[in-house]
Amino acid sequence: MKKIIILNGPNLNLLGEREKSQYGDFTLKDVEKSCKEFAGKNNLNISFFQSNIEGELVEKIQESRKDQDGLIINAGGYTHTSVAIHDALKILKLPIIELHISNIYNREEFRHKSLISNVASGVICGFGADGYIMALNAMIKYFK
Ligand code: CA2
Repeated sequence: MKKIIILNGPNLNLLGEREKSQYGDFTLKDVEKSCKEFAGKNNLNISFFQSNIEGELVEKIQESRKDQDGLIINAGGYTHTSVAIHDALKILKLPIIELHISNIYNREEFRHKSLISNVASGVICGFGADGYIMALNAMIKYFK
């Protein structure tokens, strides 16, 4: 059974509470539930982690070297700023999918630059919560 970790960065714990027009009205718990349902039906072992702290995300990325087969990351605002997350991802020899709920390219210019895209196998953005399931599907295809 393939193991996939889904990482979520700062402020994503507030999904469903505010900025619903931008991010939708689902919560991160809803996303986790639908990912776990999908995983159950598709023979995947997934873990789900959110942190507002850059170093905690870096540590999870480092740990995933040992026992994960794939990594999906919505790094939130750190996408656009974090050299530390970029460096940690670059070390991995796993498929990495960068994910965003919103289309970062039709938003403010500072969101157009990602420090993650050039160390990711692929990028999914703009499809709301469905993006998480799309990313899991992409991982399954990647493993075949
Ligand atoms: O679209 C995405 O998934 C983002 O990664 C979300 C980040 C944003 O900084 C990226 O540019 C794009 C922000 C997540 C903040 O989520 C909130 C949710 C509810 C209320 C406030 C913030």
